[in-house]
Amino acid sequence: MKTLWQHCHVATMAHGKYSIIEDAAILTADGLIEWIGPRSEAPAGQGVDLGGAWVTPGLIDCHTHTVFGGNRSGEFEQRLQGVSYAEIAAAGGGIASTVRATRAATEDELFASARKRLVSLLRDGVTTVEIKSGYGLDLASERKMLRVIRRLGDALPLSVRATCLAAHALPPEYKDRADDYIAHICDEMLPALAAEGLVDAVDAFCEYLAFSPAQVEKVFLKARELGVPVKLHAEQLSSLHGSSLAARYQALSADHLEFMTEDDCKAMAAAGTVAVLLPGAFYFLRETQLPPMDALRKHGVAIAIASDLNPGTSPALSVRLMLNMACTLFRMTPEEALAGATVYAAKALGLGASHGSLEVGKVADFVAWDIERPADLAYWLGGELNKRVVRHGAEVIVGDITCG
Ligand code: DI6
Ligand code: FE
Repeated sequence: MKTLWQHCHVATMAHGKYSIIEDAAILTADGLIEWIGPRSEAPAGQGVDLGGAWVTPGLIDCHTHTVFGGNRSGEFEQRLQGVSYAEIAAAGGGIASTVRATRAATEDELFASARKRLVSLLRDGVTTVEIKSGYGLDLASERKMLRVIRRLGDALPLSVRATCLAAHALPPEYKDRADDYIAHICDEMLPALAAEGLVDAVDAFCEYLAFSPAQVEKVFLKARELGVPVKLHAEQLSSLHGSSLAARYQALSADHLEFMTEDDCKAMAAAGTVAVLLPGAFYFLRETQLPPMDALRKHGVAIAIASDLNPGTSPALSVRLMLNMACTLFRMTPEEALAGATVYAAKALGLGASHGSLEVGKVADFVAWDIERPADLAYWLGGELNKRVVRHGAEVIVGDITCG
């Protein structure tokens, strides 16, 4: 069926700009955009009146850890009393505590809690989301997480990409044996999980309190052998040049990046690796080192914005709130921020050819917002905006999808 969505203005986000079409129409057919342009030139189709809404691509949250057991609001209270994230981690809390809770949870329990969080994102206008494993840290538990991630994609009207983050932290059974754990990831975990079709990308945490660049490189080599693209948590707390390493492996993205150097920016620009900035984690950890915005812009690195939704450093349930933080904290423009959660987020997931902007031939995932202008998406602090969500050319009745 062909549908002509009309009586709207569109910010197509083509080429990373608003690229506005006023008084526009979008013709969708078989889940794709068949035509888009001024309404006066539109071809025929069954019409839907969008009531003067502003249409944008569906939001894409390209970096989340949505699946986890337990929560860490107790640690949040501790941190507010002066205990640092690193101290909590050293005392067996932090990621390790979420690993314990995630290992103890059943697949159904993980599914149910993650589903609630995903519904929040969906209500916020998200149509594509990436979710990482990385709280299992053994083959059975990583598999459990990745299966939950696949199930979430089947159960909800969202496109879900699964990233294996087995190299997130050192599991307790490998204490003081990080190289052995990396070997286990490369020899056992990645081959098995990739063969089961559970892995769309491979990620690692390159940091002094996690894995060294040399260890990450082993994981990248194995991913390359398996034909799976890579991403990297890099330069979040210190400068190890993980982002340059990611660029050398043509990573889809390097993420966090507060401590990256100008040379890292050049390497990423040359490789086409997207810089995924995570203002929620910056805010929640009360960091002060800003990502090098001027150098990123100067060298033309594509910048994406994501929630980093996770229990320790960014319990963020709204991508729009992240757009606001990208503007207030990182001094991005609302236009750059929206490009970061659409067209460049798609690129960070390897979906640049099919998702992220409203252009002929791309997937018809879009949101019709009851707003005055596109900047409103970065302006309002959270809350729920009136909207209509269209996925694969069909309207998703968001209100009917409950958290329960
Ligand atoms: N960086 C982060 O901010 C999260 N993971 C990572 O590599 C933190 C995850 C957590 O604390 O549970
Ligand atoms: Fe993360």
